[in-house]
Amino acid sequence: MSLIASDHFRIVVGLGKSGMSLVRFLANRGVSFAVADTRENPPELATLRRDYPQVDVRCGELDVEFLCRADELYVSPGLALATPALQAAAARGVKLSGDIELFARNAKAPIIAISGSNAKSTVTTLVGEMAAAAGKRVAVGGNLGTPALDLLSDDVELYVMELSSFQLETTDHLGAEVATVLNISEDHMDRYSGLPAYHLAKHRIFRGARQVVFNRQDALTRPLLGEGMPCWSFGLGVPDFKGFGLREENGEKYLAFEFQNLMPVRELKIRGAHNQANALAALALGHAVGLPFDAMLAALRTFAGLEHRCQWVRDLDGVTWYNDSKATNVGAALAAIEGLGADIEGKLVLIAGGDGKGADFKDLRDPVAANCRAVVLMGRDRELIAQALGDAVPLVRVSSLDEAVQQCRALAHPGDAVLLSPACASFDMFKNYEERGQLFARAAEDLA
Ligand code: LK2
Repeated sequence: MSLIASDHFRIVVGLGKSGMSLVRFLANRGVSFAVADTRENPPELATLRRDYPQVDVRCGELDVEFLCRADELYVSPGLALATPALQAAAARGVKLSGDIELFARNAKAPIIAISGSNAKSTVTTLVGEMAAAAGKRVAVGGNLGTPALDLLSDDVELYVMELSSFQLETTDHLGAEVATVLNISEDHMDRYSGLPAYHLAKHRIFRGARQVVFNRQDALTRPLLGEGMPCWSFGLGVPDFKGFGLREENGEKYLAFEFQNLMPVRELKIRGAHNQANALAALALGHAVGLPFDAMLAALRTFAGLEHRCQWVRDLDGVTWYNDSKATNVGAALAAIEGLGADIEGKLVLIAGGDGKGADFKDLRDPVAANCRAVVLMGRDRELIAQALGDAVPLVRVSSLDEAVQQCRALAHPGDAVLLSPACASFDMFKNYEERGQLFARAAEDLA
């Protein structure tokens, strides 16, 4: 029996990267479907018209009557389920679903599922490298890199999936072998009524999971569990049974499991306490699916971090430039400010601002006061950040990233670091955080 009934009609709502993966998946299986997008010119429109010219595409404002022709809508993570046209269709009996639900129904190998407000790409990538080092045929993707449905293959032995809260909202039953929410801090307050609603969406990752991993230092990551659910933990403290943590022996700090030291922390290439927590989370997830420690530790020794994640760009006149464009919320920027701030001789010159997504920036104030020489503010919500920072440090307002880079050059002293860690999404000025990071790196590299 086919996993999708062929007499049904589906609509893919949102034609971005994951929308296009849905189109390929449905077309390959002979399912009849159409496509809708709120935008007049969605990113993958040309690809769709070229590869699937027969598919019916409706662009612009969503038409409820059209949506109601479908049994099921596969909704893009970029479109709120609260959108009135989607809610109207749902009220008339149309099921709202997404690419991850379809992926979960069709995946034949165990899934490691990773969510959280921050570090999910780092941990996902690390677990993927660990599995590859252990000789597993592993597929890595989801919210990062390759869309979930494009990973499906009978050859895959293990899926390592990064999942966002938006993807989880349209997923009823993931059935992961092991699932985790790495941490929870405020994000996407333009899409959720508050932290509880965001928390609820993230915790859908535990539906049908056979094992879980939680963060001992963040109570919001603990699932409500049934009796007997195998449960592993990570955190920077000394670990106990089924726990990963840090131990000290003869003045040397070690990554540790239960009562056993695994590897000195100084052998990690990625720096900062938050990255030690990331390494421990990856070990816990890998251990849960039976990856051997020697392979996992080998992967930890070589991993140098992700692009746009506190990435070294250049040294110029005693100042080091870092691209942390991936910091699209306050929690991520705090990790960078505190982590890098503790590591450098001088002070940070921070570039922040963009689309704040309804965030409260007050938590930035004290760490910025302690670690920054000045803050260069740009983007739509720069005044909200300025208000939250008050007179903690000198503030410089700019209207472009190039101008920000010029200002940073003038403000930084030898021994300082310039850090792009915006605490905001980039959509007000850029295509996405990748483009923002690339333009920053280029502007910094062009400084003579
Ligand atoms: O929120 S998102 O998952 N990611 C952004 C964030 O974390 O803030 C990344 C920000 C950046 O600067 O790159 C997200 C937001 C909007 C999206 C999306 C994911 C819009 C989208 C797809 C995915 O397409 C809109 C289509 C609507 C039909």
